[in-house]
Amino acid sequence: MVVPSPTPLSTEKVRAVDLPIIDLSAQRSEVSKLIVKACDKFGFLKVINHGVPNHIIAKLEHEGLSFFAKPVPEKLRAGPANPFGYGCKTIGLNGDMGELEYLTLNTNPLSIAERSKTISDDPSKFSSIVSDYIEAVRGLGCELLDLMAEGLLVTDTSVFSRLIRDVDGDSVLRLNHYPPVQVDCKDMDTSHPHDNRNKVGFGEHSDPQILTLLRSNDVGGLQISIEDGVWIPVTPDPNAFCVNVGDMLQAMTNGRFVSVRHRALTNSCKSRMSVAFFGAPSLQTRIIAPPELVTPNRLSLYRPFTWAEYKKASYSLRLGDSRLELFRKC
Ligand code: GA4
Repeated sequence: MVVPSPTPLSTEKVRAVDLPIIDLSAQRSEVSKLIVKACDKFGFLKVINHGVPNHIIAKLEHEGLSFFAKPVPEKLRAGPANPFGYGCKTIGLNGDMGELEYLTLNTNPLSIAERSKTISDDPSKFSSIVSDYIEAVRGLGCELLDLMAEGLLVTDTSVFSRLIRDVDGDSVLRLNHYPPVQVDCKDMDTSHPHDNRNKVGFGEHSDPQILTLLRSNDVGGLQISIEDGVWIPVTPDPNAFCVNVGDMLQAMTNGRFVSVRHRALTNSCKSRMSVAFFGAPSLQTRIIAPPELVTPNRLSLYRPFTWAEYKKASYSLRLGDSRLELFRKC
């Protein structure tokens, strides 16, 4: 078993940079350029005026909080997470651990309906709330992917979005709950008391899918790593969705957009809940960059592969491993 490190995070550099905040109600051609710029520079951005209705978000958050507030034996009825269902502290299948509990759901409607029976006392209400959220957020994801294709001057502007719109798509919804974790004073570097109060809740990794859309309550914790060893905290903003490029979009943009590594820290006194939608293609989808993104100056970086192959590789590795490297052309 892998024991999470006591995380004396004091030697790591933390730099404050604000991610670009993109207003989706602005002029389309401007928005698409800004999105591409943000993906080029950070692989992460925030979107506001995103069109996902507040009541849909609020209902899902309420369901999430009610679930996590249940007694442990009841929550365990929805587990173990293999990979779907309730999980506590264990991440993936190869011994990674974190300071969190979570629910992962396959976004297929039949699977949601089945899983809801072990999650809620009112399964049909729970599954309709989850389905409404998935539909709205998937719509936002498709819109963002179309804007990216437009900004990248790719002729087939739905080349990315149709992958996550597919009825056989393999998208995942994940609710993460990070209870407050007090860090022992003996673990703290008292010369920098504010730098290292927080333990790692979900360790450093990149997201395997195409695009991730994340919302959290107003408790911070997300950090991204643009440069090795430098962590940038993302300011929490309940009005925004935080969007990041996944490994599949890195491959489909032939390495132009980077699937940036990120992690979540716990807070020492407040609990954090985040909801992430990971937009993924169907298992048999072949991941190939559109012709406009493969040029004599930017030769094809990755060999063609299917999402099923990539997913299998992801689950056979550890959370922090770089999986896309395995699919690079020599
Ligand atoms: C990271 C992104 C999503 O949370 C997730 C995670 C998945 C899991 O927790 O089951 C993985 C992880 C994530 C990446 C590598 C593999 C798979 C744990 C792990 C060690 C649901 C996903 O799709 O990939």
